[in-house]
Amino acid sequence: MTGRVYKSTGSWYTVKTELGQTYECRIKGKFRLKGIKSTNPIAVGDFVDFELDTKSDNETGVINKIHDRDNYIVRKSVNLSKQTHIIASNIDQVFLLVTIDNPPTFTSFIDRFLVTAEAYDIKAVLLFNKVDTYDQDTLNEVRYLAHVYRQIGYECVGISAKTGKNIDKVKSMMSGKVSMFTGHSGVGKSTLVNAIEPSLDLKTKEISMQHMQGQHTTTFAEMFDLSFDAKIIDTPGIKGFGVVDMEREEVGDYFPEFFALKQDCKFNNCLHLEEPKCAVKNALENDEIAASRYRSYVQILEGEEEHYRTDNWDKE
Ligand SMILES: Nc1nc2c(ncn2[C@@H]2O[C@H](COP(=O)(O)OP(=O)(O)OP(=O)(O)O)[C@@H](O)[C@H]2O)c(=O)[nH]1
Ligand SMILES: [Mg+2]
Ligand SMILES: [Zn+2]
Repeated sequence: MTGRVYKSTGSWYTVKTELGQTYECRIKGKFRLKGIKSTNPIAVGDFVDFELDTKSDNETGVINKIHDRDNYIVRKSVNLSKQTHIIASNIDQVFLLVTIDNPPTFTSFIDRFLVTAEAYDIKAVLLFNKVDTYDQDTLNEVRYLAHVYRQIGYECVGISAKTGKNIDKVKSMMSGKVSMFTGHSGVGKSTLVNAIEPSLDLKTKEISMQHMQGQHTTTFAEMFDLSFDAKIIDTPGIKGFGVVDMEREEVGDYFPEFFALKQDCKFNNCLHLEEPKCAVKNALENDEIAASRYRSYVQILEGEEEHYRTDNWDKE
């Protein structure tokens, strides 16, 4: 039988067939995929072949094959092993939920996420959530960031999962597609899923006033079929997108506004650092490129890790 992985909790995988039956499955053998050293061999979104376990109850199965992935998105674990973890596969688009405060989302995090999405060729959308809580200054910050990212070509929507603002817009963007929600713990991923499909009634949590950060309410990725021909993958809060397996020369290509200028740099292998006659640095000086974007770029090149918050994925 063939099915799709909807949930994985360590050694068991919930697999749903085209007819809509679900089976709890284990894996048999090793699934080492070319070029990926991941901590999880099978991820939510994967298509797999499995056999029913006739010896037991015919209710559980054994996965014996994984189909080639169209794409996948990974994160790097924060522990020393720096192993990669596949968050989800075969997705059409990723929505990054951003909150300005409560908890804060920094541009360095947004930019690492966007680089990851570009590298894996997955459409990325920024959702600025909790606009119902923002004062004028914070709203101006949202407007500024939305302007910066729209200019580069990313869709940006200000939303409130609580009041329902612009939720219809998000729904129409999701129609007919497999979407993934990601972002720090506490930004409102599960609340947004609930706003879109109230019957799911996912667990959400108050964010700790003491630490001003999320509590890791969602503990594993899970895919849901929605009532309007769409699938959504809710994921645990993420601390950082380590930029995986990328050459220094490649990083600039995943900043679309840098890539567009590259041909005007004097050197065709320009890293946009200290080289003379660099079109990117020129644009930066003329305020045509956001300083925060350039800062993020340099940080990635220097291999600086973001280090704040714990990451629920690493508790697995
Ligand atoms: N005021 C307001 N609160 C919101 C909004 N969206 C989410 N929240 C609140 O933010 C808190 C965290 O929401 P969750 O949906 O649990 O966050 P999450 O991103 O799923 O967090 P993890 O599962 O830990 O990754 C909850 O108390 C929500 O009620 C919003 O648009 N406005
Ligand atoms: Mg959640
Ligand atoms: Zn350059």
